[in-house]
Amino acid sequence: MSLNGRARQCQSGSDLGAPNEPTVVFDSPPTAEDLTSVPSQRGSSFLEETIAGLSRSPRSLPCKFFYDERGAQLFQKICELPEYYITRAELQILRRHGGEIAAALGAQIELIGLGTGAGTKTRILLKKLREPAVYVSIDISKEQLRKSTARFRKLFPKLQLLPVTADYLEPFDLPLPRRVSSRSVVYFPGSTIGNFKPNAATEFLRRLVDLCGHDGGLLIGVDLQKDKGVIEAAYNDRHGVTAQFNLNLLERANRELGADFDLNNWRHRAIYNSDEGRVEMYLISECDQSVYLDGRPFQFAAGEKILTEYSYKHTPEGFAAVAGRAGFEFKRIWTDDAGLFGVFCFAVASSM
Ligand code: AVI
Repeated sequence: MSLNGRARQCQSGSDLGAPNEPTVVFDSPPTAEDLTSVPSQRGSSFLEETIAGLSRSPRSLPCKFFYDERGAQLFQKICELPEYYITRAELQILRRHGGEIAAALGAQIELIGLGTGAGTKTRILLKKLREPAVYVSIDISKEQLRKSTARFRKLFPKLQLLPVTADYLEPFDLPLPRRVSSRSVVYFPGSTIGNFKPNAATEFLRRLVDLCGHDGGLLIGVDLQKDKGVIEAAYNDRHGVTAQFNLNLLERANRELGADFDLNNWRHRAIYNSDEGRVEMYLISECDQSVYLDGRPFQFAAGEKILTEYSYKHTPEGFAAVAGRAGFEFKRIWTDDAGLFGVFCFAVASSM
């Protein structure tokens, strides 16, 4: 059974003793085809999707391929950058308003964390929750799950922990919790929903309605619209970490697919398109050049761009509408002091 409900089966990560967990704050990044502007081609490979993306006009590559080992490390570094306000703002909200958030979610809930990675934010949330019954953590990284589960077992000895190794955008099985809970609440931090185009976001959220069921809830981190300068600084950081993260996509194609991208001939650029309310991240060709991939030549003109990511910034009303179309009823939003980021609380609409 899939994200649409429960199954008896569970591919759970094992709990193998206490690791040296990094202190950085890190949510697992997106991994699915629905992300960015690329049409869904479930199950197709890095090679096929790279060839397809470079063959279309305008050219694009799916952002899910950012996150190989090196890409995941670079994303971790991005989360610590002074310009990348997102992680700090979300943490501030959880620390400041955790009590209210816990009251809104209710006592003895089952929390279902999607892509919660090292679990830094989840830990803060769980500490605030009132007698949480079950925590189901779904993450693609078995290692991350193993570490966070070992840590949570010590921190929350009364909580039933059910780690599930899965890509939360693909069909996966949920374990049947032994313990009775008052309701199921999906927790989706990190503003990963911003990497979906709005219609794909609604589509994805519809699956979460099915997942948490009648009386279910959703707690979700969403980056908000704000001054263009603040946003562009966050995606064009002065230390060039985001540039390395973006360029790693081409390096990965060289490493894994035998492509011959010359990294000196490409540069990173992120712009904020305020009409669309989204960051658009590009790799730009510095000269006329050909690149070979799988024996095929790809010609790039100087200045030609490859789109690698959209990161949507929502208004509170706009995001409530996106979730509303999926069957979630808006309950509350908490923001950081500067109003940069929102943690939204929704309930499954009673008509669902
Ligand atoms: C994972 N996701 C929410 C990040 C974002 O901000 O859209 C990915 C990222 N891209 C560049 N910097 C961070």
